Amino acid sequence: MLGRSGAVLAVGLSLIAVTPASAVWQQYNGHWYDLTPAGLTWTQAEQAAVAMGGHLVTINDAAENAWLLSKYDIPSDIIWIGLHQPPGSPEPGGGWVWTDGQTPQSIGYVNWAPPQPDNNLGIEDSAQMYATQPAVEGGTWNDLPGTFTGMGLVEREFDPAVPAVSHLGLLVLTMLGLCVGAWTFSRRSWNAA
Ligand SMILES: [Ca+2]
Ligand SMILES: [Ca+2]
Repeated sequence: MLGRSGAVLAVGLSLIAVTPASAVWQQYNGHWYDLTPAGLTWTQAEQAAVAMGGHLVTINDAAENAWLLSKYDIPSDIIWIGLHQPPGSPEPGGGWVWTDGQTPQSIGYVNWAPPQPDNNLGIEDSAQMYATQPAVEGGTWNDLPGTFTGMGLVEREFDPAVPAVSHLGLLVLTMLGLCVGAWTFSRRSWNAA
C-alpha cells in the first residue's frame, strides 16, 4: 500500500520539480534560447533565467552573437546578456564574468561597442546587447547599471521539450526511494521473524 502511495507521491513531486517549458524556445548549435518577461533588473533576469532552466546567455563567438541578433533584435527594450561585473572589479574593463563562470578572456571573444565598457557615472556593472536601432551598431554590447530593467536573453543546454527533473526533485525521489526500501526491508524482516 505504501509502495503505491509512495509511487504516486513520487510522481507528484517529480512533476512539481519539472522545469517549466516555454513555447518560444529557439534552438541554435545544440542550445536553446528564449527571453524572460520584461521589467527585470539584471539580477532578476538571471533569477528568471535559472527558473526557466538556464542562465542569462553566454556568447562564445561572433556566429552566436549574429544568430542572437537575428532572433532577438528588440529596439524597444534593454536586452540583458549574461556578462556581469562583480563589485570591486577594476574599472571599466576588469572582472567581467559570464553567468556560467567563463570570462571574456577564457572565451577569447568580446563585442563591446566602442568605447564601452565605460562605467558611465561609475555605476555600470551589467551588459546589454544593442538592437540594430537606435544603436549605431546592432549586436554590440554596452555596460549599464544592473538596476535598469529589461528582458533577459536565456540560454539552456537541455531540450525544453524533454522535461528535466531538478536536482531537488532527484534528491526528494532518492530519499523517498530509500524510505520505501527501508520500510519494505523492515516489513520482510518482521514477517520472517
Ligand atoms: Ca563598471
Ligand atoms: Ca556603458
